[in-house]
Amino acid sequence: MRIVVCLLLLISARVMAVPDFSGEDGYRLWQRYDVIDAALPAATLKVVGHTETHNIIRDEFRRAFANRVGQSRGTLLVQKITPELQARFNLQADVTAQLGDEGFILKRHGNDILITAKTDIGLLYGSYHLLRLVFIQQPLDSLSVLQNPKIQRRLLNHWDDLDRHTERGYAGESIFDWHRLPLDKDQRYYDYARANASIGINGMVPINVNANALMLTPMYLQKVKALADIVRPYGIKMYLSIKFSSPQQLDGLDTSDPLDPQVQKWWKHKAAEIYQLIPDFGGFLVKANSEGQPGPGDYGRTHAEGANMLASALKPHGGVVFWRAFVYANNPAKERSLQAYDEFVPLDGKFMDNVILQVKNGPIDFQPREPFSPLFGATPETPLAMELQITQEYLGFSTHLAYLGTLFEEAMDADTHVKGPGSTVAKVVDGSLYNHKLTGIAGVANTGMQRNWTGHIFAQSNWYAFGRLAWDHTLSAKQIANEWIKQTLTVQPEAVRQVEAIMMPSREYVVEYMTPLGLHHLMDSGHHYGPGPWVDNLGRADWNPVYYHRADKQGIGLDRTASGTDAVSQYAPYWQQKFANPETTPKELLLWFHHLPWDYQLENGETLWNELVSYYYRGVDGVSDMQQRWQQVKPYIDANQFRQVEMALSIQQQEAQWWRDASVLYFQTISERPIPTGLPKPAGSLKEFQSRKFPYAPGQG
Ligand code: BDP
Repeated sequence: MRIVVCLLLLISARVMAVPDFSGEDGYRLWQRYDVIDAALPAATLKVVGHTETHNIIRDEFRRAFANRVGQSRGTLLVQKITPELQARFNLQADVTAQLGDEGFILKRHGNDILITAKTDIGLLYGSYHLLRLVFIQQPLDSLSVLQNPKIQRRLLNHWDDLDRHTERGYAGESIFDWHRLPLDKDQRYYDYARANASIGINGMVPINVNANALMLTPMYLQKVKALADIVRPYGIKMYLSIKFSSPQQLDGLDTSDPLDPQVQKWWKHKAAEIYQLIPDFGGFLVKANSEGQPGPGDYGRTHAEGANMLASALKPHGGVVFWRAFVYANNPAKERSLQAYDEFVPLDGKFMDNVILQVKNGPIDFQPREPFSPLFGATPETPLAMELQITQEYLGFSTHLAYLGTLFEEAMDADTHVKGPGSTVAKVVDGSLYNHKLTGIAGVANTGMQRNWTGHIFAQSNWYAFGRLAWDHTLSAKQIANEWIKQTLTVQPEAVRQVEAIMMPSREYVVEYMTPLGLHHLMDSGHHYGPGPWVDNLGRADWNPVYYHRADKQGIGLDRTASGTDAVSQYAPYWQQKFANPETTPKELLLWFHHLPWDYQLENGETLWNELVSYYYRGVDGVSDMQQRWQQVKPYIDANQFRQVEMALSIQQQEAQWWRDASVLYFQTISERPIPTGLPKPAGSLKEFQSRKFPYAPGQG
């Protein structure tokens, strides 16, 4: 009997191909140093100093090169700047004078290479940059680099809850295990810090903007301190999201009114308590009077009064307040895209100098495409930080390949024209447009407990791109993609080219199969998974997709010109003129600003309806193209990475079709026009699409 079973097992093993999941599981992110056969670019490594950061640098080079001894005869020297070093490496005083606190210099002299900086953290950043250059195979013969970050505070905002659920998280549970902290110092925290430091991220908010007052209790602050201690040597500062009503919730005060002396005192004590534990604490992040969160408005006070009360508590310790401008509850009668601007522009000049307003890149809410928020450039007296969403709440969760480097680049490079041409959003954010010293940028993180951290190998590139652009917004999305591919997937030139051809248009494909031509906010309710352009029954008008597409017998789109909601008036005159007229509105934003007839003729001679439908189809074709290209690079990619992406692409293909078919069928019931000839008929019925329910979709709010 036993022999028979064994035989059967043997036979079936031959027949069924057992999937092989060994290989690169994605945990090492872009720090897969053994992908490339590189050696230390010098015979010896000398790191001068013995702080924890110096040890991290030593460890990083050891990991990178293991026993691969460098060929050239010189020394790789990592040392803080001294007059002797300056002389030995021919560094001119005017060059070293440009070094900021986080900046670094890389300099070759003969066989030697120097990594120098004013601070330990500068040395760490310089070391990571040198490693990057080695692993993306840049020649180092005439190495001479000086870099400083362009934006001062470069933060990840985690929307993670204390129970490890992550709001809008699609990569498993939160990486922060509050229950086991402070004693359980999980390896992941160190690896998280390493990954962030390698791309220049220097701040973290570990918990959700929909905050929990418990975080400020002594017990939780001990846990926060443990994390802060872990990430400090990597140059990362801790910040916390706070609940505005904490004084009432935690200590039973009658009010949380920012002008009440007891409340002010409470926050002052709380700040002192935090700094006692975490002397370099960064500050608070606040979502107030937005989507049900408490705030100064509950007491008839302004956002400035609320922010300043917290800012005065932090000021003696050097902390700052990131006050979010994502508010749209103040006046439901007003079209939603107008509200943040109307609320905050009148407050310009009223904030303390340690307050920075955190503004989402677009005026609505992280849609696949939005114009830039008109707040950028509209508050000369108030520094603005930009908030980008790395997690793909509106771009297919973690099963769609959407490289967001291009989205981030578009958001940064948008020219507001507020002070004439060249007044880019990037210049508002880096402080150069209005001479602000306090500058910041935040990315809503996409990390989770999945082995590959982000749920999709390519979603790692969005974390990477955020960090790199936050450090230097003049880098191009293409250059960043190229760096990421070489460090994460392959250096084989043809494969790199193919993967670039996958990544660069990938976000546009998502726009096309979800929300083409400036349409937006068409997702299903609550979980935001899948299409729901028909949804019209939610509590507030501006939560419903029909509010945004306004499709009717005549046409489609939201008229935001003077004849409509007049949102165009919030932009500089240059854009007011352009956006006022459909012919001068960029095609990709057409229906954001205009309600146009179904038969409106576009520049290419097509009717709006035909063009809209063809965009939906184009997006799906784009996914097929990505699938084909991915198959072509198979020989050059690790089998496990390959399989993960291959499977995700097949989900994306299915879901892209679902978006396309459901949307086209729905809009067709209103336009009453045929799907242009030559395009395949949608698979499935509108009724069936409308009946789909997903009570367990991940990441719900
Ligand atoms: C929306 C998310 C919600 C967040 C909110 C915010 O759906 O979960 O709480 O943004 O940014 O896009 O506060």
